[in-house]
Amino acid sequence: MTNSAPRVLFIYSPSRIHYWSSLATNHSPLATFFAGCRMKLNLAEIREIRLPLVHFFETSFGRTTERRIALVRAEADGLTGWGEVTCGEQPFYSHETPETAWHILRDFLIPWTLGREFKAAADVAPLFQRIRGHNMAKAALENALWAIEARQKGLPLAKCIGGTLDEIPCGVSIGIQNTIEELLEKIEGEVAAGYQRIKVKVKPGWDVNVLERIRGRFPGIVLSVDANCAYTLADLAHLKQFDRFNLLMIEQPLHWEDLVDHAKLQRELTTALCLDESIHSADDARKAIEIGACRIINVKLGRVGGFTSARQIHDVCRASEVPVWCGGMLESGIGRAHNIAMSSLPGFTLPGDVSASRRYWAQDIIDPEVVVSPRGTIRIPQALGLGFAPNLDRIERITTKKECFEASTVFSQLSKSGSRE
Ligand code: OSB
Ligand code: MG
Repeated sequence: MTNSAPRVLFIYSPSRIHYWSSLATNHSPLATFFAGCRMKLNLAEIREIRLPLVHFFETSFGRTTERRIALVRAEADGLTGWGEVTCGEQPFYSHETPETAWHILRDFLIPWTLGREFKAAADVAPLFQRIRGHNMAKAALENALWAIEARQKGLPLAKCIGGTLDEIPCGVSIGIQNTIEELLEKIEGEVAAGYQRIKVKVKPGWDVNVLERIRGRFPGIVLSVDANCAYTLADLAHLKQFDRFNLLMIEQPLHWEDLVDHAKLQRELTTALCLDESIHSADDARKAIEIGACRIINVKLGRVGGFTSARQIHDVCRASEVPVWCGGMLESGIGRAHNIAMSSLPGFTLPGDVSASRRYWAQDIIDPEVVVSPRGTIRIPQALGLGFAPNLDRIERITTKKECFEASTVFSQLSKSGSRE
């Protein structure tokens, strides 16, 4: 089935251009699955762009200075949608990299959807579930289809996914710096810019000592920490000291696959735990809430596999009155636009890591760039679809490779006449 979709394929890289086409008949159950539906994907393109960060970003697993980002462009019924693969360059935050996402998109997700018709973007989610993991690859394509669906329905993306807020509260995530003084300066700048919550990255050796200094200088700010799995239960006595700092939450202190130890830790702490890496689905969220592994959940569109899964997690959390907020992955404007739409769902009551383009990029790849008000909010765009226009010239200029898949003309003629079945 993986190579069942007829396609014309271009690979572009600055030094080489390849072109070939293939055509195969398709008798898979997927064709039946999509029969009689409404959205037809006739083109999908994967590309990689390079974007230098204006300032390095360091977590407990390393420092990033430049992003390599895979973007997906999809076309259906004359409408275009964009999606972003939000993984890091190395498999440190999750197992995914731009290369694994490219493979999963090219060899599975695109062949499974190209040239086929379906009712709505959400219909690809159960299809993609057959692949275990690779949620960021799945999200890139599914979210591109959501942008198309929003356009088809004449709605802003936020409305299309069920968003109700007009404006969202914003926080910032500040990485580990070279010195505590530099961190304090950064916090000062972000507080002055109006951000409603400051999150700092922590790891053993850069935690209690840093929090003492932050609270000494900024006693009243809304403050949280993110450990990106840097601790174990053996650090319990040390982690208990975090309770002194009146933190909004401690994000993902323990292992990326763990729920049980987080539940043990939560029972020992007064500060709320928030899970990020451990939550990939609504089922994970249900289990985490059931055993008391956290009191707050961070939702990242890529980590959970796209808008369909994100909405399910949102609903589970809302039913249990567990607040959620939108996490960030140093996204370009495309992923940022999706994050803004997701943050308009009513359960997103805490400030997210969704901040202004200029904190990351000298020039973003969308127009207008994402701006944050002096009150630390972003207005939900009212424009149809994504709500921001991808800057095609700029994207093309920073593209390092590109592959394009088209449902062939022959294929669509066969499809129209019904002889494909
Ligand atoms: O854990 O939230 C995280 C960035 C890369 C990988 C993981 C995380 C982060 C952030 C950045 O905290 C949030 C942002 O995009 O500003
Ligand atoms: Mg996190």
